[in-house]
Amino acid sequence: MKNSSINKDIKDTILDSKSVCVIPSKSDPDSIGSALAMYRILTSLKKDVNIKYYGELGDISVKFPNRPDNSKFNADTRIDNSFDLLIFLDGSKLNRFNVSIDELNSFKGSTLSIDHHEMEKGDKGFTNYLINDPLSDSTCELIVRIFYNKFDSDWLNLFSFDIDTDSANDLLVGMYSDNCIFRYKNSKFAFLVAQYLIEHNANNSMAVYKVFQSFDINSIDITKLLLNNLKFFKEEETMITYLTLKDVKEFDGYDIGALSEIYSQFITRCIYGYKRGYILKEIDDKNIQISARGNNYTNDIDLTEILGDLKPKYSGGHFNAAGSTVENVTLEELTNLILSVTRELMQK
Ligand SMILES: [Mn+2]
Repeated sequence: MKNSSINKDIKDTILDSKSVCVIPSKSDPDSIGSALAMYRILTSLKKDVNIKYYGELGDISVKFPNRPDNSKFNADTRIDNSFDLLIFLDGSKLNRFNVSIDELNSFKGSTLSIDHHEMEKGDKGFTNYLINDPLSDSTCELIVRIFYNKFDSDWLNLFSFDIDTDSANDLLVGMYSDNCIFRYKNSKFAFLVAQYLIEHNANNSMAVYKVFQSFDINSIDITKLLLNNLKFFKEEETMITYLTLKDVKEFDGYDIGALSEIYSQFITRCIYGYKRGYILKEIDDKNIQISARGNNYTNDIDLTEILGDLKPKYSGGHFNAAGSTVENVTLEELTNLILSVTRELMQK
């Protein structure tokens, strides 16, 4: 990626575009924070910009109060040739986005992806242009390095726009959400980027509060259930908890997925002597969803390996964070399956 002609192509593609659709991946704060900053940069360049977000707005509206109105920030935005550039944020695979392969194939303009997820060797992604740095904490960090900053002398420093306060705030919220306020993963730029954002009027205390110190009552009730059901398996260095279909129905309409992030960061990753934590969730009569998190410092087995051995319907993730959906098993059977696969892999 140090190829300067590719850099120039990306730069020209952005500058030459007139109508851009910014597409964040599933509504997590890192993707929304970077999308909002991208929206403001492109709007300041006098481009017509739309954000096609994915999923529910509930949690997002608290974290990102200063968004464009619904005509520009809309889940139903159609991907068609009225746009000349699509910018995908924070996802290495098309299925992380609310865009079909047919929509993408019939699109005639340019496509750019900016992302920090690990990609398989040889995978060139699904866009014309790809800026991928798996060593980065977050896509928000990449946005700062690509569009605003001067401290990064390598390929990521394509532009040096002035940053506004709203973008500084939104990018800090997104970054903290992914790196768990420096607990989880820190690239060599993470602290510099945070410092840059705070120096440009991002409210650090507010970002911390929005990401990890503000809960609603539902989330506390779900946490109680998860803690009550939490079991420790010492030999496998594994913790497993679950929600039954009855529990899930009781919280109907509430985004339990968003809670699992907080839960997994603060509980399953923090108990000394245990390396892996699982939340099992019955989503209907047939399917159980698994959310897996590893302890960052002592993990020895790739979670995607464990989940892959369960023969799931859907699966994906990283070494330390992975998810899956398994069919036709009970909670008890799945618990035993996870433990036996783990024991096998531990012996390798
Ligand atoms: Mn991210």
